[in-house]
Amino acid sequence: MPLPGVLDRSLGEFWVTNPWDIVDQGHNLSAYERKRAFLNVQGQGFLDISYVTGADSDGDGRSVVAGDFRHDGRLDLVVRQVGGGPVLLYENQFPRAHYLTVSLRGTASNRLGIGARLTATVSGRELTRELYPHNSFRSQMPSRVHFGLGDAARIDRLTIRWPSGAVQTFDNLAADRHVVITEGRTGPDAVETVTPGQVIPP
Ligand SMILES: [Ca+2]
Repeated sequence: MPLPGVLDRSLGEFWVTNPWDIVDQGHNLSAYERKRAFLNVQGQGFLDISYVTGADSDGDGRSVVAGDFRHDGRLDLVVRQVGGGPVLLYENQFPRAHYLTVSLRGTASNRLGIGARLTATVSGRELTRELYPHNSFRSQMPSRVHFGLGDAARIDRLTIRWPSGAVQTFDNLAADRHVVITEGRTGPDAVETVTPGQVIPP
């Protein structure tokens, strides 16, 4: 492949014939900009926690995925980089709090319930999440919905609006677990608890 004319190194231009050589040759597509992580401090805006969390890497990050990789109720982050840079795993070590993780099994809707909207009523507040796992550049989140519940050990009501238009509600759900809910199923077995580490068929 021919060289692209005259490079202007004052602008940070460079050329490699193999993109996997970008890092080895000391180049960086984003001019070593540091990543940023922001903590949502309820009612007080966002706090820049990039440095204290170690998230302020200057690698060429391209995609980030949030998932609970240790099944401890705290969402961790995986950052993928361009040019052969290392995959970065940031383990969430914030103090533990209550949570509920939900997987969906559509029947009239698509199998994973993609596009469902879930609303949890917790201590008078409503938390709404949409199951939209492909909402990220060159990456995909786990097909699960995560609710961080703080001090609340129960969800007073969980409402699921399926892509088919069906609506289901569940009252008084215990927190700190991963459950699977099947569209249209009612009764005591409607909410199936998943054992940590258990493989859930897609
Ligand atoms: Ca975790």
